[in-house]
Amino acid sequence: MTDQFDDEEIILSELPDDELVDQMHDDLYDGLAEEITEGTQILLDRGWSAQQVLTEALVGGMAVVGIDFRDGVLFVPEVLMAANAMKAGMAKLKPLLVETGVKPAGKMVIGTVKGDIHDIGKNLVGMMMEGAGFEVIDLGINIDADTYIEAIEEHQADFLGMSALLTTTMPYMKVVIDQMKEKGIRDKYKVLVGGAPLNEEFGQAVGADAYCRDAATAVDAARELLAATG
Ligand code: B1M
Repeated sequence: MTDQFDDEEIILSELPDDELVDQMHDDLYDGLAEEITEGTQILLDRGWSAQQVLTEALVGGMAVVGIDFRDGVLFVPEVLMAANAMKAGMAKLKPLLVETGVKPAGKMVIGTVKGDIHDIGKNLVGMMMEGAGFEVIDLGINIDADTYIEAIEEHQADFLGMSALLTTTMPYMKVVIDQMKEKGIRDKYKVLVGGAPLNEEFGQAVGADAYCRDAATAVDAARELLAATG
């Protein structure tokens, strides 16, 4: 999203909020991590909540990247740079999102399923869960059923969270849940699933306890499931 104003130096701190957010969308698109870090800090200094910066400036910008990636305007290297810029902004927000002094409300093991390396959404869910007082054990990306199952058993988790961003990897969630059933441990844990290509129907079809549209929904679902089980 470069244009004829490329040569002019833009002073982020001099832009009003709406223009700064637009500029951050452009900077995210261009993979400019330093500018994203700076813009994030400016919005926080202006009194924006971490949640608002995340949703409007970062996630909003990533949506544009996603559309142009789908349409073949952007390719993997550029999207990786955008993802790195997004992570730089998230690193600034993390301490604010996870600021909590309360005893863990519950424990979640989370990871992106086998064959899938997308981790931004998963990381966000982890941060929001921590921010809501849950303990989070993040297994990372490309996680197979054995690794998930070992981790929930070892950590005696309350929740298993699985993320998938590809239509080719989302069916693996059922493999994990079926393996939990085979081992007779399915009912010991609540399984939460999420990721852009999923929906409510898919969550039910694979036998998850909840499909989570976004990170905030994951927190709500975890709280509700805990309350329901006492
Ligand atoms: Co990829 N990619 N990608 N990619 N990528 C998508 C997913 C795609 C939709 C782009 C497109 O075509 N429009 C498309 C999938 C198409 C499909 O399956 N139908 C796609 C493709 C095709 C691919 C490759 C195959 C491309 C290639 O190599 N030719 C390849 C696959 C690699 C692999 O995994 N094996 C690939 C690679 C990559 C990069 C490495 C370049 C990079 C990932 C970097 C990283 O994550 N570290 C990347 C990115 C960045 C994207 C897009 C642009 C952005 C994803 C993202 O981070 N979104 C994405 C397009 C899109 O989704 N619009 C795309 C922001 C994030 C905050 O949202 O992850 O949805 P999201 O998470 C949300 C919710 O979904 C939910 O809460 C989160 C926060 O609100 N949620 C959960 C997510 N996980 C949850 C777990 C839970 C609960 C809620 O558990 C409890």
